[in-house]
Amino acid sequence: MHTQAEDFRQRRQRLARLYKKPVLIRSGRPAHRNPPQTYPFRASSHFLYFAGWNHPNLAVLLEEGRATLFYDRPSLEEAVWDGPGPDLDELRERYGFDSIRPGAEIPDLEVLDAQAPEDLLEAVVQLRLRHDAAARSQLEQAVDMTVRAHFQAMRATRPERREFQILAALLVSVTQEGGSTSFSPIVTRRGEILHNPHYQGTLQRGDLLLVDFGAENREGWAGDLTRTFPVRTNFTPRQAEIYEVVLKAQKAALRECRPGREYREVHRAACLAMTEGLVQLELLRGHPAELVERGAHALFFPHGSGHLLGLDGHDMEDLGDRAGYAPGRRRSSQFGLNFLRLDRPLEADMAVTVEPGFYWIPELLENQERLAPFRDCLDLKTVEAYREVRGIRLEDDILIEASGARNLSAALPKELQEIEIVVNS
Ligand SMILES: [Mn+2]
Repeated sequence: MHTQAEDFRQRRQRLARLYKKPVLIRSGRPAHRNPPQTYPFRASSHFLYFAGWNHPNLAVLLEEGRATLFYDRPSLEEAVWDGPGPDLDELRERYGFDSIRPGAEIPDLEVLDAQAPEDLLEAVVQLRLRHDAAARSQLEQAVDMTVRAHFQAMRATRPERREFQILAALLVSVTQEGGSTSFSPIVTRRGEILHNPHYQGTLQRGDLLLVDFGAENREGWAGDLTRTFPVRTNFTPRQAEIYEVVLKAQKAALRECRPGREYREVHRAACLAMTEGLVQLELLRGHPAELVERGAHALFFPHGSGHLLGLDGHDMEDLGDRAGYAPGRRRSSQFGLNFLRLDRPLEADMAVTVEPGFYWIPELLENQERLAPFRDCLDLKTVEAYREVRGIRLEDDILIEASGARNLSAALPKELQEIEIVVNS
């Protein structure tokens, strides 16, 4: 019978084939807000990938495919507060550890982190980039959980409710399924603030609510989806026009998702379709391809189209750009393109997000210096007329497959009329 322990053993054996030396991986220490109080603990994703157990102050030694866990049983006093700890045989069986030793015996070895030897990091990136069958099934679970939470958020949205009440609906949904969040949720009527960390706003009819939320399932795998929808009414005409532009841009990007395709071409497709839409609506003037070349679209769409997805919402970004960027590639210096988190050819079994957006950001669109190079191609009067749109982003989670790509979040509505039906029901 196939067990979870076998999945971990296979990962360790694959690492041993790519990297011959012993590797030490730490689960991490809990962060304290004051001496007795800690923030919720979550083990490092590398530790979860190879060792599975979400528990603090552990180390695992991987050597020739074998795993030694270093773990101290709680003292009597610790057991009074935190419980007696798990049964060691159960641990061995569950995660496939070959032996379990006390923490005092942790060898003095190089630890897997961003400072580790490049050939070790390259091996880990190669493994974690392409998800094995167990990882794919975990990702599907996390995305399904995320989809259900988004439905709850759409249904909970009403005029006069506060943003934190919608956040509560999302949290209730994932908590009831034994999950949690894969990153700090964004729930805002001011979607133009890209990572708006506040939940204090009061929703009004005529607002759009932007929800960028990902569940983390029990094993630590992440979903990451964004929807933008009207507050229990229909889109205004201006909102609807821009929504359709963003939707077209997202679909154009999705069509590029397949093995062998460069992710920067996925991003370019989104930029081009977005620009075509903005030219049609007369916010921009000129030839769309040339406007994209010049970076004019970035006044409205200043971020990249997506990132890797796995055990983290931005998978492996703890290693800098080593995972997101193919060896030898560096970030562009052009505004907008410098925020592209992924620049490598897509391969089967990679998971990525696709999440273009349109934003009316005063810091960009009222900044004379920023606008200066684009005077000839901007219709500022028309741009002003779309200020009420604020921010619209659409994000799906995509698994690249041998013959194309599968949208893991296809069950969450994104067509304009479908959205209106859900929020008004
Ligand atoms: Mn995302």
